[in-house]
Amino acid sequence: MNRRTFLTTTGVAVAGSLISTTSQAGLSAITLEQAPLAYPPEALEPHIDALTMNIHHGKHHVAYITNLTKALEAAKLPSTNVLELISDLSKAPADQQMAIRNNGGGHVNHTWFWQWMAPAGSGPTGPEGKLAEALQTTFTSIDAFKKLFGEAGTKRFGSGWAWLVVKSDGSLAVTSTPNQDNPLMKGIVADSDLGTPILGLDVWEHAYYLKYQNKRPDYITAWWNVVNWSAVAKGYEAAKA
Ligand code: MN3
Repeated sequence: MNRRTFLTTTGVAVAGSLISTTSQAGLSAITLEQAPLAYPPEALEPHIDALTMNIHHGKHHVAYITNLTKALEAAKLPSTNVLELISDLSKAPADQQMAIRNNGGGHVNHTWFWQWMAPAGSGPTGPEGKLAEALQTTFTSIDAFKKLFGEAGTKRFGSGWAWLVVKSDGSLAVTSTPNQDNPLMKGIVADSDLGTPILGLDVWEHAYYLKYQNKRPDYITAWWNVVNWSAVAKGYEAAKA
């Protein structure tokens, strides 16, 4: 079966249908379709450079989708909702679980990552409303939250992600995962670290090396300037609903 046949017969969104990625934290379905960036690749400069964005979105993320597509074909799994698949990898055949974990995680994580960023100055410069209150209550202050989150990214050895999640009891937590693991992955991520991501930071070298080389902390400090706090707030409300 060729890719097009597979996409059609399994009910995956085909070209022109981009319903999948409009509302990250409402956990709406994520299909094999890649959404275009909501801003030009140079729009996050000087904090994130255009070349990094072009390679990251146009090559790395695309490769995760390509390899996920192959794995789902091999697994004979439908792919109408990649979120469901990565949340319970036990439903996948054993010989495809690692490929789906890595590439499904990669696809989901990056789909959200692009939405969690926006050009500096295009929206609120920090958390507001109920999200701000919850962050202050949980971490004592916004600055303390940012410090803890930054440390989660800095201390992640090798490649991975730092996360702000809403746990099943509605509380906020800062966590970190290796590689492309996602806090939704039951049975993969420690139960204590499971939750719904409402903000995530890619600390793979491919996310920052061209501009920041080995200086991951500098990348993290700069990244706060392009966090899309409106999207984070929406995700928080959706996760709490
Ligand atoms: Mn990446």
